[in-house]
Amino acid sequence: MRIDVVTIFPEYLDALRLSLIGRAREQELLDLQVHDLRDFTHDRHRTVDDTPYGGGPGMVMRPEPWGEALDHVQAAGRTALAGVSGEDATPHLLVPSPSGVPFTQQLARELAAEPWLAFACGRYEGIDERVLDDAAQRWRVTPVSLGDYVLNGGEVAVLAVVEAVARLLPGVIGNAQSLVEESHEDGLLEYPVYTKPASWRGLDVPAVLLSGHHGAIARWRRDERVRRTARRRPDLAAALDDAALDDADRRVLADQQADPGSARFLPEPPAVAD
Ligand code: 6GU
Repeated sequence: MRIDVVTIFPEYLDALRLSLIGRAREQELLDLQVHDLRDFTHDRHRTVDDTPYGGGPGMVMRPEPWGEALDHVQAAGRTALAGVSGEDATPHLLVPSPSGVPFTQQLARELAAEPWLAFACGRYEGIDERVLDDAAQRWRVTPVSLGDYVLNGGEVAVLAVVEAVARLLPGVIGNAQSLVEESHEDGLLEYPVYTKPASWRGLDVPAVLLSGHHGAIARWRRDERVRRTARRRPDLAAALDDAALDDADRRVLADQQADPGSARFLPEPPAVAD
C-alpha cells in the first residue's frame, strides 16, 4: 500500500518508523511518504495560512500550497505505483477533521483494501474548502473524525488511522488470528486477559482460566465480552444483531442490563469462578 501525508509538522509522523509499522515499511509492505506543505509555498516566510473570509476567529489554510502539494502527491504516487495500479491511479484522500465521518474498524477494513491513500493534515481553523472541492473532481475525498472531541490538527489522527489500517495489511501482524478475536470485529468488546502470577496483591486470576477446560473458558470469555459491552458501551449492546447471539448471550445481556452497575469507571464485577 502507498500512503502520502501532507503536513506542516512532518516530525509528527516520525512515530510511524517505530514498531510494527516501521517494520512493515522496511519490508516494503507499506510505502509511506511524508510531504512538508511549506515546500509548496513561494514566499519568504513560507506562509500557509490567512484570515477567514467573512470574519471570525483564527486562521484558514491557503488553497495554493495545498493545490500544489496534492498535485505533487498525484505525480509522485503515480510514478511509485507505475505498473501496480495503472497510469490513471488516484489516491483516496482522507481529511482528518472533527466534522468528518466517524473512523471505525469497518472503515479501517475498507481502507486496508485500497492501494493508495493520501492524508491532508489541517491546522488552525481548517483548510480552504475549495481544496477539497478541487480534489474531489479527480479523487475520492472523505473527511474522517476520530470521535467527538477536538484536536489541534490532523497529525495525531493520521497516526491513529495509519496504524489501524496498516496492521490489517497482509504480513504486518504475524498472528492473523489475533486480528479476528478483537474488540469491534464482531460488535463485542474484548474479554479481560491475565498472565502469571495466578495470585497478585490478593487478586486471583479467575479459576476457570486455570481449569484447562477449553469449552468453559470459551463460554466465560464470551460472557465477559457481552457483559463488558453492555456495561461500557450500551450503544454497541443495543446495536447487537440478535441473530448473532445465543441463549446464554441473551441471558448475560439481560442480567447486565437489569443491573448496570453504579458508575462508568468502576472495574468489572468480580468474575464468577465456574
Ligand atoms: Cl480526525 N481531527 C481533528 N483536528 N480533531 C479531531 C479529529 C480529527 N477527530 C476528533 N477530533
